[in-house]
Amino acid sequence: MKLITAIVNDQDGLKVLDALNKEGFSVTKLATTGSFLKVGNMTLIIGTEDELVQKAIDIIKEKCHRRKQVVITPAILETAGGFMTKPTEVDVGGATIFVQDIERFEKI
Ligand code: 2BA
Repeated sequence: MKLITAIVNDQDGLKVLDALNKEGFSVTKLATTGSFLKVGNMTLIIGTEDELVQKAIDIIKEKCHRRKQVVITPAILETAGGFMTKPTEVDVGGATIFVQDIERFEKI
């Protein structure tokens, strides 16, 4: 048994959920927030058999697309000597996936 934790972009999240459910995976969705962009993302927790882990990851991969986004970040500009903002391009979308072994799984 494995536990997959997948952090996905809000824009892709519902498509991923539907596709996972359609293939029979049980999924719990948590509304989460990334520390860097400080915007909402979606964390999916999926308990599944070892042999189904790759299938779940393939579904997530198929539904999540990486794209560029310009964000305004605070920056200390030495010449100005104070706080200013700076446009920065970051990659968003895709998915960040952790897979962990589960020692015991029970449904009561
Ligand atoms: P955020 O922390 O809001 O990060 C959003 C995106 O901003 C990141 O995409 C990355 O492209 C960029 N980014 C993050 N930290 C940065 C930094 N210190 N300097 C420059 N750019 C930075 P992803 O890497 O795809 O991450 C998407 C979301 O997944 C993250 O949202 C965070 O909520 C989560 N995440 C990513 N890696 C994680 C990790 N190792 N542990 C826990 N959560 C993670």
